[in-house]
Amino acid sequence: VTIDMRILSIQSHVVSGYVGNRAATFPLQLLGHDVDVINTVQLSNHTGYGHTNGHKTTPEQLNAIFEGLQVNGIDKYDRVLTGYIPGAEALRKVQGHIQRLQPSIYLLDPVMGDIGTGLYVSPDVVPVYREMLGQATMITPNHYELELLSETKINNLHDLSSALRILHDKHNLEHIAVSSISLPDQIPDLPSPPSTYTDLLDRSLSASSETLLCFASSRKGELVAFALPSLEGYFSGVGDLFSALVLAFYEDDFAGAVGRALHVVQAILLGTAAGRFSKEVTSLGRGMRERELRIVQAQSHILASHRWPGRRVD
Ligand code: PXL
Repeated sequence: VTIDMRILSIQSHVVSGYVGNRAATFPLQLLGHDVDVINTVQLSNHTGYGHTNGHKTTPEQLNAIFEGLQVNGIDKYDRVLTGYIPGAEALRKVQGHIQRLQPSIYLLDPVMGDIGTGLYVSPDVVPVYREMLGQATMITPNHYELELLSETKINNLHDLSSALRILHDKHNLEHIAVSSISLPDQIPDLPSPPSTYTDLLDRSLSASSETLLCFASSRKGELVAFALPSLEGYFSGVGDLFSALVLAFYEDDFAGAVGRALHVVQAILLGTAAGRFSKEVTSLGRGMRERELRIVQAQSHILASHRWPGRRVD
Protein backbone atom coordinates (compact mmCIF):
# COMPACT_ATOMS: atom_id res chain seq x y z
CA VAL A 1 0.00 0.00 0.00
CA THR A 2 1.05 3.57 -0.61
CA ILE A 3 1.98 5.43 2.54
CA ASP A 4 3.16 8.93 3.30
CA MET A 5 1.18 10.77 0.69
CA ARG A 6 0.60 14.49 1.01
CA ILE A 7 -3.14 15.02 1.06
CA LEU A 8 -5.14 18.25 1.14
CA SER A 9 -8.65 17.91 2.59
CA ILE A 10 -11.12 20.78 2.15
CA GLN A 11 -14.29 20.18 4.19
CA SER A 12 -16.24 21.27 7.25
CA HIS A 13 -15.02 21.40 10.82
CA VAL A 14 -17.33 20.65 13.71
CA VAL A 15 -16.22 21.17 17.29
CA SER A 16 -18.25 18.23 18.54
CA GLY A 17 -18.88 15.09 16.56
CA TYR A 18 -17.59 13.48 13.39
CA VAL A 19 -18.51 14.85 9.98
CA GLY A 20 -16.40 16.50 7.28
CA ASN A 21 -12.75 16.93 8.18
CA ARG A 22 -13.46 15.48 11.61
CA ALA A 23 -14.45 12.21 9.92
CA ALA A 24 -11.66 12.29 7.30
CA THR A 25 -8.50 13.53 9.01
CA PHE A 26 -7.98 10.87 11.65
CA PRO A 27 -8.38 7.86 9.31
CA LEU A 28 -6.04 9.44 6.75
CA GLN A 29 -3.40 10.15 9.38
CA LEU A 30 -3.79 6.71 10.92
CA LEU A 31 -3.16 5.22 7.49
CA GLY A 32 0.15 7.06 7.39
CA HIS A 33 -0.49 10.21 5.44
CA ASP A 34 0.30 13.88 5.95
CA VAL A 35 -3.02 15.68 5.85
CA ASP A 36 -3.32 19.43 5.38
CA VAL A 37 -6.76 20.61 6.40
CA ILE A 38 -8.75 23.59 5.17
CA ASN A 39 -12.01 24.13 7.04
CA THR A 40 -14.88 25.50 4.93
CA VAL A 41 -17.03 26.11 8.00
CA GLN A 42 -16.51 25.94 11.75
CA LEU A 43 -19.69 24.81 13.44
CA SER A 44 -20.53 23.68 16.95
CA ASN A 45 -21.98 20.41 15.56
CA HIS A 46 -23.46 19.03 12.35
CA THR A 47 -26.71 20.40 10.96
CA GLY A 48 -28.75 17.32 11.88
CA TYR A 49 -28.98 18.52 15.50
CA GLY A 50 -31.83 20.85 16.41
CA HIS A 51 -29.42 23.75 16.70
CA THR A 52 -26.10 24.63 15.05
CA ASN A 53 -23.93 27.69 15.70
CA GLY A 54 -20.78 28.85 13.94
CA HIS A 55 -19.58 30.48 10.75
CA LYS A 56 -18.57 29.85 7.18
CA THR A 57 -15.09 30.60 5.93
CA THR A 58 -15.57 33.44 3.42
CA PRO A 59 -14.29 33.16 -0.15
CA GLU A 60 -11.70 35.86 0.69
CA GLN A 61 -10.52 33.94 3.75
CA LEU A 62 -10.19 30.76 1.67
CA ASN A 63 -8.10 32.66 -0.89
CA ALA A 64 -5.85 34.05 1.81
CA ILE A 65 -5.16 30.55 3.15
CA PHE A 66 -4.31 29.18 -0.30
CA GLU A 67 -2.08 32.19 -1.01
CA GLY A 68 -0.20 31.72 2.25
CA LEU A 69 0.59 28.15 1.26
CA GLN A 70 1.56 29.22 -2.25
CA VAL A 71 3.94 32.00 -1.15
CA ASN A 72 5.82 29.56 1.07
CA GLY A 73 5.87 26.87 -1.61
CA ILE A 74 4.20 24.37 0.72
CA ASP A 75 1.18 23.58 -1.44
CA LYS A 76 2.44 20.47 -3.23
CA TYR A 77 -0.10 17.67 -2.89
CA ASP A 78 -0.31 14.12 -4.22
CA ARG A 79 -4.04 13.95 -3.62
CA VAL A 80 -6.82 16.43 -2.94
CA LEU A 81 -10.21 15.71 -1.32
CA THR A 82 -13.12 18.15 -1.25
CA GLY A 83 -16.39 17.78 0.66
CA TYR A 84 -18.92 20.16 2.22
CA ILE A 85 -18.50 23.61 0.64
CA PRO A 86 -21.91 25.23 1.10
CA GLY A 87 -21.55 28.41 -1.03
CA ALA A 88 -21.01 28.82 -4.78
CA GLU A 89 -18.47 31.63 -4.53
CA ALA A 90 -16.33 29.66 -2.09
CA LEU A 91 -16.61 26.59 -4.32
CA ARG A 92 -15.42 28.64 -7.32
CA LYS A 93 -12.34 29.74 -5.39
CA VAL A 94 -11.58 26.14 -4.44
CA GLN A 95 -12.04 25.09 -8.08
CA GLY A 96 -9.48 27.69 -9.22
CA HIS A 97 -6.91 26.64 -6.65
CA ILE A 98 -7.24 22.92 -7.42
CA GLN A 99 -6.82 23.75 -11.11
CA ARG A 100 -3.56 25.46 -10.23
CA LEU A 101 -2.33 22.76 -7.83
CA GLN A 102 -2.79 19.88 -10.33
CA PRO A 103 -2.80 16.98 -7.85
CA SER A 104 -2.36 13.56 -9.48
CA ILE A 105 -5.65 12.44 -7.93
CA TYR A 106 -8.60 14.66 -7.03
CA LEU A 107 -11.57 13.08 -5.23
CA LEU A 108 -14.59 15.37 -5.41
CA ASP A 109 -17.35 14.45 -2.98
CA PRO A 110 -20.28 16.55 -4.21
CA VAL A 111 -21.80 17.01 -0.74
CA MET A 112 -25.17 18.61 -1.41
CA GLY A 113 -27.84 16.63 0.37
CA ASP A 114 -29.57 13.32 0.76
CA ILE A 115 -32.87 11.62 0.02
CA GLY A 116 -34.98 12.46 3.04
CA THR A 117 -33.10 15.54 4.20
CA GLY A 118 -33.03 17.31 0.81
CA LEU A 119 -30.53 19.96 -0.22
CA TYR A 120 -28.28 21.30 2.57
CA VAL A 121 -26.12 23.66 0.54
CA SER A 122 -26.96 26.75 -1.50
CA PRO A 123 -28.73 25.72 -4.77
CA ASP A 124 -26.20 27.65 -6.87
CA VAL A 125 -23.38 25.21 -5.98
CA VAL A 126 -25.06 22.55 -8.15
CA PRO A 127 -24.01 23.96 -11.57
CA VAL A 128 -20.51 24.69 -10.24
CA TYR A 129 -20.10 21.03 -9.24
CA ARG A 130 -21.31 19.98 -12.71
CA GLU A 131 -18.58 22.13 -14.24
CA MET A 132 -15.96 20.73 -11.88
CA LEU A 133 -16.60 17.09 -12.84
CA GLY A 134 -14.07 17.30 -15.68
CA GLN A 135 -11.39 18.25 -13.16
CA ALA A 136 -11.97 15.29 -10.83
CA THR A 137 -10.41 11.83 -10.97
CA MET A 138 -13.25 10.33 -8.98
CA ILE A 139 -16.48 11.38 -7.30
CA THR A 140 -18.56 9.82 -4.53
CA PRO A 141 -22.18 10.97 -4.86
CA ASN A 142 -25.11 9.40 -3.04
CA HIS A 143 -28.42 8.72 -4.82
CA TYR A 144 -29.68 12.29 -4.38
CA GLU A 145 -26.42 13.88 -5.53
CA LEU A 146 -26.12 11.62 -8.58
CA GLU A 147 -29.59 12.70 -9.69
CA LEU A 148 -28.66 16.38 -9.29
CA LEU A 149 -25.38 16.04 -11.19
CA SER A 150 -26.76 13.96 -14.04
CA GLU A 151 -30.06 15.90 -14.19
CA THR A 152 -31.95 12.59 -14.33
CA LYS A 153 -34.26 10.70 -11.95
CA ILE A 154 -32.93 7.30 -10.89
CA ASN A 155 -35.63 4.75 -10.08
CA ASN A 156 -34.03 1.55 -11.28
CA LEU A 157 -30.81 -0.05 -12.46
CA HIS A 158 -31.35 1.08 -16.02
CA ASP A 159 -31.69 4.74 -14.93
CA LEU A 160 -28.56 4.34 -12.84
CA SER A 161 -26.55 3.11 -15.79
CA SER A 162 -27.74 6.03 -17.94
CA ALA A 163 -26.83 8.55 -15.24
CA LEU A 164 -23.36 7.03 -14.84
CA ARG A 165 -22.82 7.09 -18.64
CA ILE A 166 -23.71 10.80 -18.72
CA LEU A 167 -21.05 11.56 -16.14
CA HIS A 168 -18.36 9.29 -17.64
CA ASP A 169 -18.91 10.32 -21.26
CA LYS A 170 -20.26 13.85 -21.23
CA HIS A 171 -18.25 15.01 -18.24
CA ASN A 172 -15.16 12.93 -18.93
CA LEU A 173 -15.06 11.40 -15.46
CA GLU A 174 -12.88 8.34 -14.80
CA HIS A 175 -14.40 6.85 -11.62
CA ILE A 176 -17.71 7.12 -9.77
CA ALA A 177 -18.56 5.46 -6.46
CA VAL A 178 -22.27 5.68 -5.70
CA SER A 179 -22.00 5.63 -1.92
CA SER A 180 -25.53 4.45 -1.26
CA ILE A 181 -28.63 3.96 -3.35
CA SER A 182 -31.91 2.17 -2.86
CA LEU A 183 -33.33 0.48 -5.98
CA PRO A 184 -36.21 -1.96 -6.43
CA ASP A 185 -34.26 -4.20 -8.84
CA GLN A 186 -33.12 -7.60 -7.66
CA ILE A 187 -29.48 -8.01 -8.53
CA PRO A 188 -28.90 -11.76 -8.55
CA ASP A 189 -26.01 -13.40 -6.74
CA LEU A 190 -24.82 -10.37 -4.84
CA PRO A 191 -22.37 -11.62 -2.22
CA SER A 192 -23.67 -11.38 1.34
CA PRO A 193 -21.77 -9.62 4.13
CA PRO A 194 -18.33 -11.08 4.79
CA SER A 195 -17.73 -13.14 7.94
CA THR A 196 -15.45 -10.37 9.24
CA TYR A 197 -18.65 -8.32 9.45
CA THR A 198 -21.11 -10.96 10.63
CA ASP A 199 -18.66 -11.85 13.43
CA LEU A 200 -19.31 -8.35 14.76
CA LEU A 201 -23.07 -8.84 14.74
CA ASP A 202 -23.53 -10.70 18.02
CA ARG A 203 -24.16 -7.82 20.42
CA SER A 204 -25.64 -5.45 17.92
CA LEU A 205 -29.09 -4.55 16.91
CA SER A 206 -29.84 -6.67 13.95
CA ALA A 207 -29.55 -4.85 10.67
CA SER A 208 -32.92 -4.20 9.09
CA SER A 209 -34.05 -6.31 6.21
CA GLU A 210 -33.71 -3.47 3.73
CA THR A 211 -30.66 -3.60 1.55
CA LEU A 212 -28.80 -0.61 0.22
CA LEU A 213 -26.54 -0.82 -2.77
CA CYS A 214 -23.22 0.76 -3.54
CA PHE A 215 -21.65 0.85 -7.00
CA ALA A 216 -18.13 1.37 -8.29
CA SER A 217 -18.20 2.50 -11.89
CA SER A 218 -15.30 3.20 -14.22
CA ARG A 219 -15.32 4.90 -17.61
CA LYS A 220 -14.04 1.83 -19.43
CA GLY A 221 -17.31 0.11 -18.52
CA GLU A 222 -16.61 -1.87 -15.37
CA LEU A 223 -19.54 -1.68 -12.94
CA VAL A 224 -19.33 -3.45 -9.58
CA ALA A 225 -22.30 -3.73 -7.18
CA PHE A 226 -22.09 -4.18 -3.41
CA ALA A 227 -25.03 -5.09 -1.14
CA LEU A 228 -25.05 -3.33 2.22
CA PRO A 229 -27.22 -4.01 5.27
CA SER A 230 -29.14 -0.88 6.15
CA LEU A 231 -29.21 0.20 9.79
CA GLU A 232 -32.21 2.01 11.14
CA GLY A 233 -32.03 5.78 11.28
CA TYR A 234 -29.56 8.26 9.94
CA PHE A 235 -25.87 8.54 10.72
CA SER A 236 -24.09 11.74 9.71
CA GLY A 237 -20.56 11.73 8.36
CA VAL A 238 -20.75 8.25 6.82
CA GLY A 239 -20.25 9.61 3.31
CA ASP A 240 -17.36 11.80 4.45
CA LEU A 241 -15.62 8.83 6.06
CA PHE A 242 -16.24 6.70 2.96
CA SER A 243 -14.73 9.29 0.60
CA ALA A 244 -11.59 9.73 2.68
CA LEU A 245 -11.06 5.96 2.75
CA VAL A 246 -11.61 5.53 -1.00
CA LEU A 247 -9.01 8.23 -1.60
CA ALA A 248 -6.52 6.57 0.75
CA PHE A 249 -7.05 3.02 -0.57
CA TYR A 250 -7.05 3.81 -4.30
CA GLU A 251 -4.02 2.62 -6.20
CA ASP A 252 -5.09 1.33 -9.58
CA ASP A 253 -8.09 -0.85 -8.70
CA PHE A 254 -11.04 1.49 -8.09
CA ALA A 255 -13.60 -1.18 -7.17
CA GLY A 256 -11.02 -2.74 -4.84
CA ALA A 257 -10.59 0.59 -3.03
CA VAL A 258 -14.37 0.96 -2.74
CA GLY A 259 -14.66 -2.59 -1.34
CA ARG A 260 -12.04 -1.88 1.32
CA ALA A 261 -13.62 1.46 2.24
CA LEU A 262 -17.05 -0.16 2.56
CA HIS A 263 -15.75 -2.80 4.93
CA VAL A 264 -14.32 -0.16 7.26
CA VAL A 265 -17.44 2.00 7.07
CA GLN A 266 -19.75 -0.94 7.79
CA ALA A 267 -17.67 -2.08 10.76
CA ILE A 268 -17.65 1.44 12.25
CA LEU A 269 -21.38 1.90 11.62
CA LEU A 270 -22.27 -1.42 13.18
CA GLY A 271 -20.00 -0.82 16.15
CA THR A 272 -21.46 2.66 16.66
CA ALA A 273 -25.03 1.39 16.39
CA ALA A 274 -24.33 -1.43 18.85
CA GLY A 275 -22.68 0.88 21.38
CA ARG A 276 -19.71 -1.45 21.04
CA PHE A 277 -17.13 1.31 21.25
CA SER A 278 -18.78 3.19 24.10
CA LYS A 279 -17.83 3.02 27.77
CA GLU A 280 -21.20 1.57 28.51
CA VAL A 281 -23.01 -0.50 25.98
CA THR A 282 -25.87 1.77 25.05
CA SER A 283 -28.81 0.92 22.94
CA LEU A 284 -29.25 3.20 20.01
CA GLY A 285 -31.55 6.02 21.08
CA ARG A 286 -33.12 8.68 18.97
CA GLY A 287 -30.50 11.20 20.05
CA MET A 288 -27.91 12.50 17.60
CA ARG A 289 -25.18 12.09 20.19
CA GLU A 290 -25.22 8.28 20.19
CA ARG A 291 -25.20 8.35 16.41
CA GLU A 292 -21.87 10.15 16.13
CA LEU A 293 -19.46 7.75 14.42
CA ARG A 294 -16.99 6.18 16.86
CA ILE A 295 -14.09 6.69 14.49
CA VAL A 296 -11.32 7.04 17.05
CA GLN A 297 -12.42 4.01 19.06
CA ALA A 298 -12.71 1.92 15.89
CA GLN A 299 -9.15 2.47 14.74
CA SER A 300 -8.29 -1.23 14.52
CA HIS A 301 -11.03 -1.54 11.87
CA ILE A 302 -9.47 1.27 9.84
CA LEU A 303 -6.15 -0.58 9.79
CA ALA A 304 -7.59 -4.02 8.95
CA SER A 305 -7.50 -4.67 5.23
CA HIS A 306 -10.67 -6.63 4.59
CA ARG A 307 -12.85 -6.08 1.58
CA TRP A 308 -16.58 -5.95 1.26
CA PRO A 309 -17.38 -8.41 -1.53
CA GLY A 310 -18.91 -7.08 -4.70
CA ARG A 311 -19.95 -8.49 -8.06
CA ARG A 312 -19.49 -7.18 -11.58
CA VAL A 313 -22.81 -6.37 -13.16
CA ASP A 314 -21.77 -4.67 -16.43
O1 PXL B 1 -21.86 14.71 6.30
C1 PXL B 1 -22.11 15.85 5.57
C2 PXL B 1 -21.99 17.08 6.40
C3 PXL B 1 -20.80 17.78 6.39
N1 PXL B 1 -20.61 18.89 7.12
C4 PXL B 1 -21.58 19.38 7.90
C5 PXL B 1 -22.81 18.72 7.96
C6 PXL B 1 -23.02 17.55 7.22
C7 PXL B 1 -24.30 16.84 7.30
O2 PXL B 1 -25.14 17.09 8.10
O3 PXL B 1 -23.77 19.22 8.75
C8 PXL B 1 -21.31 20.61 8.68
